[in-house]
Amino acid sequence: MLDLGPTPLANRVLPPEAVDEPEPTFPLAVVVCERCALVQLTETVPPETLFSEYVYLSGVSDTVVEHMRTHAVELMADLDLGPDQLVVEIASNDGTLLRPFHEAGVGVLGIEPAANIAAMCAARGIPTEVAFFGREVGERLAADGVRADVVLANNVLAHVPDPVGFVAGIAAILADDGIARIEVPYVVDLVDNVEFDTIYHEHLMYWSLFALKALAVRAGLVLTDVERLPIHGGSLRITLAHRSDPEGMTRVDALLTDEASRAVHTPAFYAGFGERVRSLGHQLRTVLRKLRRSGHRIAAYGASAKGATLLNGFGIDGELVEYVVDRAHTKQGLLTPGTHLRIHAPEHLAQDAPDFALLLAWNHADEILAQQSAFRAAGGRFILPVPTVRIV
Ligand code: JHZ
Repeated sequence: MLDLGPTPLANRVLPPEAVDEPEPTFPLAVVVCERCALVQLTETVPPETLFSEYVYLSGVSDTVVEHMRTHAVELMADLDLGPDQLVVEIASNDGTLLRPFHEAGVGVLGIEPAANIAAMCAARGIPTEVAFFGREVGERLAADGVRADVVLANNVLAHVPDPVGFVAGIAAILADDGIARIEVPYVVDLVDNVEFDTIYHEHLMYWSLFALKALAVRAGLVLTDVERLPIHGGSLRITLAHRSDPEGMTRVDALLTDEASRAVHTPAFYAGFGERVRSLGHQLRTVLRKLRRSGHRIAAYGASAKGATLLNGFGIDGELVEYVVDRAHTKQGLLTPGTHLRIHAPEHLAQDAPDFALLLAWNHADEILAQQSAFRAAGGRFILPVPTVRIV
């Protein structure tokens, strides 16, 4: 489907003093299975390398915080959750999603592999176990008596090398009448909107509903509902349970029919994607070079993982873009992987006033454009890179 060549790890931001040290790269190629149409990377970087120490924080984006709060409020109301119920979140990150449950007195348990981030969660009073969740951890927790009324797993399924074991682990801890909600980037949105930059080593698989349904069956759970969400460039929120739910099945069937009509379950749907990515790269480099040639200064906003793919994949480096700004304190003062652009706090943008900012976190465009009103009022413009290059 796409071969981006040897690429550094998207979240491996590095300190300036490490700039001359060798930077590990790994092949970044995406293939489509001719039998089951699962889209996946050819190379699996060990999860321990990627996630034992992590820099991405959910709580940095107001949109993500609100998205998670709304979901929590909805679940608490729909399922009438209280102190006798337990919500388990897998990859609980900084505790942004569990927090509203915890504050309302609902029982919570976070499971997070990055020790540095689990500590932030624990500091908020949210019990958190440092572990990579999978079949074994699920079975161990179940043997210890853990029965979850709700299991939440946002943006983690795409990251696990053994998705069947992962969902089987969920089945092990899920109460008989419990539900699991999994959010995952939707491969149809990725293809439709040329979101090639959401491809990086952390994302081993790119899920369609067709593939998710097969996964649920193999792991012993039933796919009972689905919702399309705009978050992160387009995601699916699926519900899994031990038993089916006729109401939700109507939505599942409707989306499966929609996918079938577009042949999402065949390699044909993915043909031509690589060419569209190459053409976008050409378009973006041409715009940036023209701006530089006419003397304009360009910075970037968002030291996101997808930004690393975009810069490295399109060969956009310090010649074209001077630096990046980002709100995450875990990234500030460090350098972007591969391209080694310095990461500053967002305030730097309005102070330094470059002419343009390449928006590497285009999925948060509304939030960032609103927040950067001072930069924009002073004449600063944003370059949005996908699905087509636009200047606003
Ligand atoms: P953002 C991450 O991808 C990695 P990334 C991960 N593997 C995953 O699956 C997806 O998320 C879902 C910053 N920012 O969300 C914060 C501001 O500075 O596009 C982030 O560093 N100011 C878990 O990294 C970056 O931009 C702001 O106002 O591609 C955005 O990263 C906002 C809103 C964000 O995800």
